[in-house]
Amino acid sequence: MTTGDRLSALKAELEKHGQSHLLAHWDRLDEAQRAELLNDIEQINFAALDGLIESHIRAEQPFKLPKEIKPAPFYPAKPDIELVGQYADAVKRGVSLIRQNKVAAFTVAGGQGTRLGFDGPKGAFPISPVRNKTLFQLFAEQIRGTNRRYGSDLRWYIMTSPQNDAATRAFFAENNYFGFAPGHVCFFTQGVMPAFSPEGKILLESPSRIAFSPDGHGGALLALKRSGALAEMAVAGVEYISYWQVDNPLVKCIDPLFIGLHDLTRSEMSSKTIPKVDDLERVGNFVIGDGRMQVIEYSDLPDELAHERDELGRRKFDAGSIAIHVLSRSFIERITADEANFGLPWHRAIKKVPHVDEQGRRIEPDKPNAIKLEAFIFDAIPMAKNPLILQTVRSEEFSPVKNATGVDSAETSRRDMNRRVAAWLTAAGFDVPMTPEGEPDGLFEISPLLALDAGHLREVMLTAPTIHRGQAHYWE
Ligand code: UD2
Repeated sequence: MTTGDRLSALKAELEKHGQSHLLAHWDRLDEAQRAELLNDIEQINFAALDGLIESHIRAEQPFKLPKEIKPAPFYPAKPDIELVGQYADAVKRGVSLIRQNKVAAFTVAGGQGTRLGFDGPKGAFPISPVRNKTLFQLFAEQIRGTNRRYGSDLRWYIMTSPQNDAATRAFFAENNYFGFAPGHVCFFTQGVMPAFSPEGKILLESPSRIAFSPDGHGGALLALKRSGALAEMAVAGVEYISYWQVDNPLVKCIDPLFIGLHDLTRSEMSSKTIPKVDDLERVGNFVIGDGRMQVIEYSDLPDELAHERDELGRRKFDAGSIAIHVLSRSFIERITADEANFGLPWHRAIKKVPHVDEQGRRIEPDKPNAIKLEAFIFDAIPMAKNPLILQTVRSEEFSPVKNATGVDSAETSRRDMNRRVAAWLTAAGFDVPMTPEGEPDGLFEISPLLALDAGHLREVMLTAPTIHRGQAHYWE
């Protein structure tokens, strides 16, 4: 089709759906820009968007709270006497699945990381206390450390977005793929959604580009399928996908207990939880809503429920979601088999989106002006058979880097990495100097290639390390 043919077909389509303004600058565009714009517009399924614009953009569809909400049950971080045997079996099973390469690692890294204000893919953010390793390097070393420990050869899938795909791939190439064998780190790109004005008009980020942004980590499910990653996993014999977010350097990328429990209980989607630090902590809440396990995001949980106490005075909704999951490959295949009828709910967020108006003026908003839609991976939990939740310990597994300063910042995350190494050394029987305030006195870092957890450290560090108060120490 010539550009002219494509243009007239699109003109009619845009008119029908009230989006003709997308061509407002056509006459001033050069050939390359026209091609860019046509490509962007052709990616959009306008018929499918119409209903969504009515329900989610022009109207603010309120979150539908389930009628009956109870706290969700979970497997405790420390097994009680009845569970000790099951946990031991699960670890054995998990290790066996890892050894057989039936597990793949999966990081969602398509987000824009605007809150952190870091120029580049978030995974390239340097974070470790002594060596300043990046998030991606820490994950890479953990997966390779797992391979070393269990003799496995696990693959690592990374979901990027069109906004950061090239930069992410370039970062890995510059770092020689952090020692992974060729083809064992696999990238694929998630889908996008346009940003809208409150009236439901799609915004242009420039005269020739639509203001697209990533469609949320829920986009991972279709992206895994459409990119061919799922099919590739099937050929490689991968059954389980160990999922985490790029912003959490403490995550246990591959956890034998978690994977083993998922398998032994025939769960299709499993999740990790921690007790919340306060009623309103900005994490999702695991609940049973109208009989189904689900996550209610912090922004959707009414304050009176967030503050509710049980008969013993404990926080009633205390199981926070830290966005760590195991998903069965067959589960994703099952729910995405009929693509036309698959969809996770859309969540609306009001954001600042710079754009050009119909007169071609650049608008740099100083307050939120646009609506973005995102799908969340945890909305797949109600579709899963036997969904399971495993509680874990915050200081061992969760300290995300989200903000430039304050809570969940590089500073708090580095502090928590340091504390965790100190705790592992102490658990292994070694003395760690402490400050009068009770912080480890010095900087401590252990390469995941040496040890993956406290128990592992005890096995590999047989003699007491020399530690000088106030100094930086690194073990590999
Ligand atoms: C997320 C969870 C929250 C809690 C918290 C733990 C949601 C909506 N909320 O909050 O319940 O578990 O994490 O840290 O998830 N991403 C993509 N593509 C996208 C959007 C995000 O890959 O289109 C990735 C992003 O790169 C990051 C992760 O998803 O790794 C988290 O995204 P976020 O920062 O938007 O989530 P947050 O902090 O609101």
